[in-house]
Amino acid sequence: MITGATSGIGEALARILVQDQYKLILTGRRLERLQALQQELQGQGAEVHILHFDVRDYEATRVALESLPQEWRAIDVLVNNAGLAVGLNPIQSGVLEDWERMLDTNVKGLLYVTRIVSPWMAERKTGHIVNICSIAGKEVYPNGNVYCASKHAVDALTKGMRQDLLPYGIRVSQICPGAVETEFSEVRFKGDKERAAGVYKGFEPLTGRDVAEAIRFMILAPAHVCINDMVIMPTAQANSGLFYKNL
Ligand code: NDP
Ligand code: 8X3
Repeated sequence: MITGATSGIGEALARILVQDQYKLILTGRRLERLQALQQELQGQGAEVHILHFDVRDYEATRVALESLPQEWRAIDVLVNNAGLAVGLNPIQSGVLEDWERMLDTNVKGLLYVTRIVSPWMAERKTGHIVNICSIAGKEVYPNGNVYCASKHAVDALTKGMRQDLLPYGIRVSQICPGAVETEFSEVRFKGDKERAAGVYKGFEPLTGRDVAEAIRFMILAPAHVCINDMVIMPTAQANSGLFYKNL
């Protein structure tokens, strides 16, 4: 099950896991995109179930997940990918609505989905949860304040989940990417495509597929191996603020 499979990393991951014969549960808010992806992957012979809900809404999340037919509830891998940054303001001029969108999606949404799916895994004494964190969960950069706080929370939650789910044989991993060219910056800059494109100018960023391949490596590790944490960056990026650019 991949949350946020309508674009970027989640969509790329769905495309590559199909080749490993996974049955996929794909979620997101944009129904048309989910339907188009489902149709495309089913055309390749995959079994794909789509669920259309906003992870910020606990009741909608619960109803959607509990609508899964019994056989689809045996979730082997949950990839908590749905997330976003909104705005890039210093703390003193931060926009409350942006803060709430980030905290509600990246922290509470991840918790809501995990709260519903992890008991199903615990009952079966097997499963793997992969949280998509960020280098923003390892470092803090100017004006990144609340987004970085949300991803630091993900870093803490990954560690907490790993401890709590240990007796159930459930693996918990996280991946922390640097700059990945997806719809991320367009969302952060509220539809300003030019400003978003500028983020990736002058160097070769990661693609959704690069990150998806690394997640695949985590998932396909032998059952006794848990990759707790992986930091993945473009070669041209050393930390959140240090790039080697040819502009
Ligand atoms: P995209 O914007 O391309 O994809 C984000 C996905 O999250 C979309 O499928 C979107 O679906 C889904 N999503 C967002 N909000 C909600 C919501 N409230 N309910 C349900 N689904 C939601 O960005 P990325 O692929 O880059 O982002 C994926 C993850 O990777 C995020 O957690 C992000 O923080 C993280 N990340 C990204 C990096 C980057 O540089 N791109 C670097 C490090 C981490 P829909 O809009 O249809 O609901
Ligand atoms: C997304 C990348 O640089 O905004 O997590 O932290 S960055």
